[in-house]
Formats: sequence, C-alpha cells, structure tokens
Amino acid sequence: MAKRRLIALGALILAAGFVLVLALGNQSDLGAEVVACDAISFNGRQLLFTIEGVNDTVYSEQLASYLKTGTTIKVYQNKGAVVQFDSRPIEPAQLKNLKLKCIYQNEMASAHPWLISVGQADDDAHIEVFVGAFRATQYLPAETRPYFLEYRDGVLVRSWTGSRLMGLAFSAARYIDVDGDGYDELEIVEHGIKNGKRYSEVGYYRLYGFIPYRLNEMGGRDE
Ligand SMILES: [Ca+2]
Ligand SMILES: [Ca+2]
Repeated sequence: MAKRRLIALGALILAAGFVLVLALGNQSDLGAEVVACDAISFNGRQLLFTIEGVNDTVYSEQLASYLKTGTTIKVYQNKGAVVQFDSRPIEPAQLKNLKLKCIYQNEMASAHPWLISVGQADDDAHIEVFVGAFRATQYLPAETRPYFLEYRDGVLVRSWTGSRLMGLAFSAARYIDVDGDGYDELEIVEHGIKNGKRYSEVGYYRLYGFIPYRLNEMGGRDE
C-alpha cells in the first residue's frame, strides 16, 4: 500500500515537473501593459520593440482625439520561431505566445510615447526606430512629436527629434518599402491646416544625414 502511494506520489511529482518545464519553456519577459509595438527580422534575429507601462492619456488638439501613452521603450529578442505578423502595426494580442527575452529598456515617460515603428532604411546595419512622442516644446504647445531614433550596438540613440515634420501633427506611422528598392521609407499620416482648412495626407520620409526629408515633396522642418 505504502509502495503504491509512493509510486503515485512519484508520478505526481514527475507530472508537476513536466508542467513546470513546459511553463518555463514558454516563459516570456513581456510586460503586462503593451501600448504599441513593432518587430523586425534582421541578421537572423527577430527583435520586438514595445512601448510599455501605464502613463497617461493625452488629448491632441490637431487630431481631435485621445492618445494612450506609455512609460518605457523595451527591446526583446524572440527566442522562439520567427513569426510572420499579419498586421502592421502589430496588435499587442499577437505577442502572447512568443518567447521573448528583454535585452534593452529605456524609461521615456516624460516624452509620453504612444507609437513605435522599426525598419531598415539604409545600408547601415543599425535599425531605424520611429517613436511618436507627445509633449510641448519651448515655443509650441503639447502635440505629437516625431522622434527618429536608432537601435545601435544594443542601445537606442537619437538621430533627430524635432518638433514637427510638414504637418502640425501625425496620427499613424510605419516603416515600409513603398518603392520596392529594398529600403524602408517612413510612411506617416500627417495633419495640418492649409488656407484655413484642415487637411490630412500621407508623407514619406527618409533621413539624409540626420535630417528628415519628405520624399514626395522635398523639404523637412526642423524648427
Ligand atoms: Ca539602418
Ligand atoms: Ca524603399
């Protein structure tokens, strides 16, 4: 009787161990609250960039809408199989089965980040990272602000963080190879006022040196 109990106990311990191994095998560092995210496969690695943490909800006068902002930019490496995402930008719900290891994080709460997109826009191996921030500048009230960053040697560095591009605000942005030349352009939905009327239009940008230029209407703004 005691022997049978011992065998049953042994089987239970084995089963529990198996479940534990399965759970650890699927372990992901991903935080609970993902505000926005994007991924890129590069040099055989799949990297995921997220904005995480609960910050505040801000109101954009130019967009006449609210934006949910996060606190921290994080970079993960997908340790599991490379995943093809079926939407861009990626919906946070698509991340739940990935095996993600956090390899970098940067607290950016004061910039109120709400949008992130990553791409490869040149021959330089560093990954281009565009972040939609929301803050006031010295001369302008709080609004959506474009941050062109780079993920370089394992850290995020700033390339250009001006107050705005052609429009007064933007509501969406993503890196996409729109002309098929193998390099991503930044596609951005801009909003502004022309001749007293509100407009929205899609612009395509690329950095030349450190300055963004609009490809479909050359001329950046760095005020
Ligand atoms: Ca690059
Ligand atoms: Ca291109």
